[in-house]
Amino acid sequence: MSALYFDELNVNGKVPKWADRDRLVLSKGHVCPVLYSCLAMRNYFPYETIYTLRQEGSILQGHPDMKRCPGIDISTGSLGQGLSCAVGMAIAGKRDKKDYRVFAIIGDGESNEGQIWEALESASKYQLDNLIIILDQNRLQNDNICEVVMPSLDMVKKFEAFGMDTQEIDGHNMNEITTAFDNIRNSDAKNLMQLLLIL
Ligand SMILES: Cc1ncc(C[n+]2csc(CCOP(=O)(O)OP(=O)(O)O)c2C)c(N)n1
Ligand SMILES: [Mg+2]
Repeated sequence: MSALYFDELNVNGKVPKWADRDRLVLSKGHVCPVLYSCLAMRNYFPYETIYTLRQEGSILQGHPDMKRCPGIDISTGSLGQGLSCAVGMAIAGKRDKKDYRVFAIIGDGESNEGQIWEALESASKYQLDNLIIILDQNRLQNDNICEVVMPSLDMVKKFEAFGMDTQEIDGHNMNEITTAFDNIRNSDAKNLMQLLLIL
């Protein structure tokens, strides 16, 4: 999130709805405190608002609410749905001949949802080279480790089957993260791009 909000995303906290902004879809919406921190630091709202997290009436609810909080491109929390929204945004970007990119952050547990794979089918059909998917492969989900709940097999092969370029990196190494984003920006691949983060 630091690499995105302080290096990669073309956004302006003072003009949250700027039409040409890059879009960020936090599909695994339960991790929104990290998103709120980034938005506060990028001046979407006063920093002190952070202390109202999850309070009644706060713009910073337990899941991101696009109607309350500036900088939230889509409300998320029901796992599996965010990627479909990101696909829609990417299709709209192409239709409107915009240069913005759409970044979608999804979880490995979330990827047990069939809707993830339906979204990828659409992304493949529409050749969305403006869509970047970041898979947080931390091998954990709510009730147990992912392997026990539902083994996801080889995620790289699965995403590549939908025509995606993939990179597998150490998500705790900032150098690897920024290099991966550089690679995506400098790629002339005409198909999709996906960035795989691992522990
Ligand atoms: C459709 C749906 N089912 C169940 C939940 C409850 N839930 C919240 S977080 C979570 C685990 C998600 O795992 P993962 O995507 O790996 O995210 P991580 O826990 O690693 O951040 C679940 C099942 C939900 N938010 N949405
Ligand atoms: Mg996980």
